[in-house]
Amino acid sequence: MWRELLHIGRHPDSRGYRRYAWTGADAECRAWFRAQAESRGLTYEVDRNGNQWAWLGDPSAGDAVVTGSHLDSVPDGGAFDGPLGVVSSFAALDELRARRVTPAKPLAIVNFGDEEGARFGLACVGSRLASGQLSLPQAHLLTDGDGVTLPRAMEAAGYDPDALGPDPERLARIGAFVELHVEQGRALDLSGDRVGIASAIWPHGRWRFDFRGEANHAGTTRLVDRHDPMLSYAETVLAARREAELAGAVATFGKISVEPNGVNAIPSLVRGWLDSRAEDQATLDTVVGGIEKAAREYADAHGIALDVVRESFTPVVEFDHALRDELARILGEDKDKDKDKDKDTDLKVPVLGTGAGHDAGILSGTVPTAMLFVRNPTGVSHSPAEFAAEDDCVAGVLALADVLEGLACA
Ligand code: HGY
Ligand code: MN
Ligand code: MN
Repeated sequence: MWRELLHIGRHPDSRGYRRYAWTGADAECRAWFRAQAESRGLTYEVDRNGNQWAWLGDPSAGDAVVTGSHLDSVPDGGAFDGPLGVVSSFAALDELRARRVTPAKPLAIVNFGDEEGARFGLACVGSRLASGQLSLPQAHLLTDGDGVTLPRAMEAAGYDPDALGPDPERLARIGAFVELHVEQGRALDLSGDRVGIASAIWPHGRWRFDFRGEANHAGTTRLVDRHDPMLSYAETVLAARREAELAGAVATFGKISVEPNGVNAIPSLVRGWLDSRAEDQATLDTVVGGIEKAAREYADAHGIALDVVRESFTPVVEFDHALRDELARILGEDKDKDKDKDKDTDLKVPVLGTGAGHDAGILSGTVPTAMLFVRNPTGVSHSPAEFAAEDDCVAGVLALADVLEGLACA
C-alpha cells in the first residue's frame, strides 16, 4: 500500500506531499482508497460530503465500528500524517481476516475529505460538515488562494456541492470511531512505547491578521513618512512568541501574503495567519488576546489599520472516557501476556494529549471516539522529515486490529 501511495502528490524538489482537497493528487489518493476497498470486496460509498467509506457488513445495521483517517496533506507534508491511519485500517482488516475472526458488528474504513484545510483554510471540512459543525452556506463561501470556491473545486472534481450538509443518519449508525495517527510529538519516544492512546486535544484556532498601510517607493520614501505594515506584522510575530512562552502555549504565524509583493515597494497589505493552541480555553484566550492587543499597539504606532478575523476554532476535546478505558483494557490485556515474559517492562499503554486537530476530535461531540498514536522518533510532523519506523507501524496495525476485534466481535 505504501509503495502505491509513495509518488502521489510528492513534490520533486521538497520531497514533501502536496495533496490538497479536490486536486488531481487528491483524486489519485481517492482512487487508491476505492481500489483498496474493492479489492477486498468491501462495499464502497461516498457520502454527501465527499467522505469515502468502505464497509464490511451491512452499513445500515447500526452500532458500527469505524476506523480511518485522511489522505490529504499540508503544504509539503510528510508521508504519515493521515495516510498511516488509512493504510493501517486496511492492514488491520486484513489482520482480522487472517485471524479468521468474524465481526458481529459492521466495520467500516473512512477517508475524511479535506482534513488539513491546506487549500480552503478550514481544517476537517468533511467531518465538520457531516456533524453539522459547518453549514452549506458557510462551506460555499470557502475560497482558495486562487479565488476558486469550494463548490467550484468540488464540481470540477466530479462531486455535487449542493448536497453538502449534516449527515445525522450516517453518524447515528456508528457505535465507535477509532482513528490511528502518527504521533506529532515525542511523548512515546520519551516513554519508550510504540503505541499510545489519546486523552484530549487542545483547543485551537486560526486567526487572520490584516495589516493595511500605504504602498510607496522603497527607494524614495523617507522612513519617517512610511506607513509600512510589515513592521507591525514583524513585531506581532515576536509578540506571539512572547505570549505563548509566558502561558506555556503555542502560537505560530506560518502563512503570510503581501501586497503588492514587490521587492522595491513598501507593502500596502500584510496578511498573516496565526495558529494558536493551549491546554485549556482560558489560556488560549489570554494568549490570543495578548497577541491582538500588542498588534493593535504596534499598528497604531505606525499608522496602520488592523483587522483581526477568527477563521476557525475547535474547542477542547476530551475523548470518550468509557471508550478510552475500553481501548486501554484491550491493549493492556495483550500486554499482560508479555508480562509473564518480562516482568520488568512498564506495561501501561500511555495515555497522552495532543495539540494537533483530528477528525476524531470533530466527531467526538456526536459519536464516541478514540485515537491511537504510533511513535514518531523525532516528533517532526507537517514536514517531509516526518517518520515512523516500520516495526512501530506494524505494532500500530496489530493494536488497531486488537481494538477492532475487541469492539466489533464482542
Ligand atoms: O493542524 C492540525 O492540527 C491538523 O493536523 N489538521
Ligand atoms: Mn496534520
Ligand atoms: Mn492528520
